[in-house]
Amino acid sequence: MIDLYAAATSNGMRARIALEECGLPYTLHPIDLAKGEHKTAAFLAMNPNGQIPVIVDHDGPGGKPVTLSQSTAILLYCAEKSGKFMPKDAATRAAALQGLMSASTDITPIFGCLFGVLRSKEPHAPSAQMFKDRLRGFFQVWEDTLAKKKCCAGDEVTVADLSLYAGYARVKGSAPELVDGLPNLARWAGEMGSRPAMQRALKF
Ligand SMILES: N[C@@H](CCC(=O)N[C@@H](CS)C(=O)NCC(=O)O)C(=O)O
Repeated sequence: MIDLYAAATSNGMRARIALEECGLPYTLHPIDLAKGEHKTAAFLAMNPNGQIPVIVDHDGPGGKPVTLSQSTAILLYCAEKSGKFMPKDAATRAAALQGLMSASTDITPIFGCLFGVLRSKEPHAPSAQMFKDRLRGFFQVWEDTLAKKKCCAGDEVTVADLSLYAGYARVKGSAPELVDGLPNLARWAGEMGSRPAMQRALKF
């Protein structure tokens, strides 16, 4: 059994999507960021950065417990543990890793920056616009990719799709203008969003 400590952010969603899609049994422990539940001594013992998500796999490698933070590390850990979502073909695997990093290290952090600016007491409009333009640019590239491919790295759903959907869902929910008007991205999102595991994962 795995314990998941998360909130309904794109990083939290990425970890929960990983567990649901990989079919790994887990217990969700919702973390209220507004109440600072991620800064308690017990939480900091799991992740000294004081950030969600965190998983504790009580049956990790060699039967020993593993505590893991970083949503993309959690996604890759779940993929490896379940043997799912990592293509066997080396070229497709490389494309999947590239897509994974686009979603996890470009889209999600820039969205975090945009959200931080918009929530600040005196939002700096040029900074907000810069982050919006960058996000739209990343989604436009995905639009072009998904015009040629069914999924992020080809015909099969990979870790790239799981990571990108976490970022997409969060942006669609709070700044839909950044993903609207991109028909191939919308087609892909419709397919990903209709997956039962995805629907379970996003219900926080
Ligand atoms: N790179 C980390 C980022 C984790 C992260 O930024 N978590 C945010 C929520 S999405 C958080 O816990 N923020 C609270 C804080 O930093 O105090 C990951 O992918 O998991």
